[in-house]
Amino acid sequence: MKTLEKTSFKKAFIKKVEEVSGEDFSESTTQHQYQALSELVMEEITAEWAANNSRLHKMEEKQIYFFSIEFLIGRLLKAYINNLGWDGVVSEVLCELGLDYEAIQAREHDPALGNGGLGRLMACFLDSTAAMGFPGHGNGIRYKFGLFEQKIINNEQVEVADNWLKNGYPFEIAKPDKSVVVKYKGNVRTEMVNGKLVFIHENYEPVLAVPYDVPVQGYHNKTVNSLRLWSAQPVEDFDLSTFNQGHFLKAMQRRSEAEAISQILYPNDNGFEGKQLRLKQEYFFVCAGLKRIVRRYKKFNHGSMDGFSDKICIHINDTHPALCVPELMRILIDEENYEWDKAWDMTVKSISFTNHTVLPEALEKWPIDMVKELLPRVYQIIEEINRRFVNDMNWYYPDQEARNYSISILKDGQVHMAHLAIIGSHSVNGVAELHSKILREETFKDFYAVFPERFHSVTNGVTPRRFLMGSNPHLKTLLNETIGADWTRPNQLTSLEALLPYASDTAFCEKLGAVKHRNKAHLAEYIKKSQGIELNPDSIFDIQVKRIHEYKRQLLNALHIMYLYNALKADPNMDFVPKTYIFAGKAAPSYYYAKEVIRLINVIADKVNNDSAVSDRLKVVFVPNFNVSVAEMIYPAAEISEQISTAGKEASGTGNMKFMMNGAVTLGTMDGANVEIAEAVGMDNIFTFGLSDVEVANYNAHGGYRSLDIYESGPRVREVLEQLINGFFGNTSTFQSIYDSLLIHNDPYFVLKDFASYADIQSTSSSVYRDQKRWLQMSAVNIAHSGMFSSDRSIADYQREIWKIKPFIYEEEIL
Ligand code: BZD
Repeated sequence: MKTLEKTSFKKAFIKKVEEVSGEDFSESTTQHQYQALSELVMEEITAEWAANNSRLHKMEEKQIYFFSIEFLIGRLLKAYINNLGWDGVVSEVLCELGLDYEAIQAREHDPALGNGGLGRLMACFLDSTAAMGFPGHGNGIRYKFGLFEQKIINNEQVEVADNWLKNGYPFEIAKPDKSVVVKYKGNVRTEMVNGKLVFIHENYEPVLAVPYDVPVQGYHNKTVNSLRLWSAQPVEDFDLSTFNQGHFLKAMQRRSEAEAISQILYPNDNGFEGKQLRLKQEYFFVCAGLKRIVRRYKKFNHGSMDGFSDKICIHINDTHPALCVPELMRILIDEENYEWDKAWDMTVKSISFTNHTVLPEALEKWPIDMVKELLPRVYQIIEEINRRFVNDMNWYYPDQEARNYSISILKDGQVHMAHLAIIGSHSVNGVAELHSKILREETFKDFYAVFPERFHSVTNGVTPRRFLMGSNPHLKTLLNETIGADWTRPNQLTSLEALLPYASDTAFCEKLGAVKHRNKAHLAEYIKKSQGIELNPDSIFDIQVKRIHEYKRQLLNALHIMYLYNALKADPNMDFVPKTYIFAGKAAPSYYYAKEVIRLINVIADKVNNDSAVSDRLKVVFVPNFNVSVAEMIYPAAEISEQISTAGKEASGTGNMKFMMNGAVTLGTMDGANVEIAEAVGMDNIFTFGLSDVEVANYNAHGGYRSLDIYESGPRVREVLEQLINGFFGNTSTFQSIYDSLLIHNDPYFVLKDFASYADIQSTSSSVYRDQKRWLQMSAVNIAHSGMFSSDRSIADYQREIWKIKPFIYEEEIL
């Protein structure tokens, strides 16, 4: 990769702008400038990409393929520029030309091809894999419409379609010549051919899968991997035979049925909705992805699949791609003529599986009839996998019939996808220590008894290139000035520990405080511009941003704000450190309760912000349309990171890591990766509260706790609860369902049970904040210990423990 030379870049840029606009440079718009810059970047990357692809064809190294139904990649232009090492020159040239680099970047539509943590994790993993210079690729779906855009109208969430491809997307390359056919429905006929039973899938409905490749550029190195996203199209533009028979509408219907498969991303996180279209999506990218991988491997291996599992790792992100198991078996048996046992051995050796949730309602279970009808041959294979598995279990554990049935793939008329994934892969991992423990001891304990060696734990991570270096340039500069730039190198983030001695250095802490203040002012400016709300950058910025879900307990935060408001009203002279509570996050459109929580937060914000008696001390903001770009602005401005899920429910969390890296102090329960954050920073540098996962489990084992006890125990909480239904927010604004959940349905997420302890820790955090020196020291310690939460470290763990490939050794390429 060449370094960028300023004069020639300037010339090339002006020329490109004129080419894309067809006008003189002086007439160009930011849209033209964005297009031109994107094209220049793509030209640079694609040259290297071709070289990488030919290296890949030679299979010099083991290849990792991440199969995921979501890749929440965020904007790419700036990330590419930074990874190419072009950032300095590009900013300088644009500045000299009088252009606004931020405005140019903002022209890029942020691709929302994911819901939240699970999809974003994949994007971080792709970034880390390329940064560490080894081949790892994504395989997913090119949704025509990404996650809906969220507007807040009359305090409520309103969903607007996300037509992200409207103006084209400059960072993808369509490869129609690499399209493959995916077959649905029909029937399976058997025939004896040369003494062998063969299975023929006939009368199927074919759909064409067309790949679009997005380059994944490594950091300051020559690696360019691929994210392959599949788009569904009809096999023929028109179903001519149907059309010729005069069935115009039917021909059109086939077309739109095919296109429907990649039309929209399902907007649910952590909730399973058993729609046939979703199952079609799952098979779609699994089948298409495996076909291409197999084709490429055979080309390299003289037409044979032998040795496949030594060269290829198929990593499945949750159970959505679990059909990889029977599909790979189908290819090996039906198309490649392997015997069952050999095919099974190859399949299990190739596939590894990450689980992302312990919520029972999120575990995928498909009705057997639906799978059978949609994927008749795949279903036969699932049945055979299950038959052999249950036989084996009954042979090895004849006295454990009940357990053997409980872990089977097919039971209660359903296909249990997690069981299929565990049985068909050599590794199962949770995404934080606590989560992995819960998987071993509860969710999958019967599997753990049978396959203990398959269970692993890999704590999640986030890419410091996007979430620290890219989004917090002032902190990056301060860190570089203080400890040098070692920490910016791939898999070297633990070098941030060199910051520890500076945590007690007044001069450093003052600078750290200044960076935070500047970032807070920047966020305040955005909020003022977009929402008209004035924030005080000297107040504490206490932030909770994530999907809205009962278990994540945004409600606890909201009720506490009501409680503070009441207290300030009751005692206007109360000693109080000014606070700004910021929320953001989307609710699944069909999740009524979560949408009520959004409405509650917005109604509280209205009340509090418009009450001049408190609004100089307490402010509440709900930032609409939380996405990767908004996130990048919010994390650097945070002082308190709210991570307050009911203990035992959040698998890991990754927002907690992004906040920490940017110097926010976690205020949270001992849940998910918060536990590891607490271990890393020490209990003096985190605010923890609430029940432990064991306490929650104990209550649940005895039917929960009695939430009315809390209601009856004190007037302060009672007042808040009554305000939900007594017209406090205006006669039309009541929140009966929330009230009922807390008091009538016995508060299943322990919101009231943890309330007192939450209020205490909130108050403690405010007291600590008064001592700015101490606060900034905590902040510095958090940054210093954030190294282990780099996704580079996660990827290195996967390499060592699961994919068993050569460990990464950092070699300087162009730094
Ligand atoms: O995955 C999340 C977990 O809730 C987090 O605790 C964890 O940190 C991240 C990454 O491991 N899960 C999701 O984000 N899940 C989904 O978005 C999802 C999407 C579709 C269907 C089911 C779940």
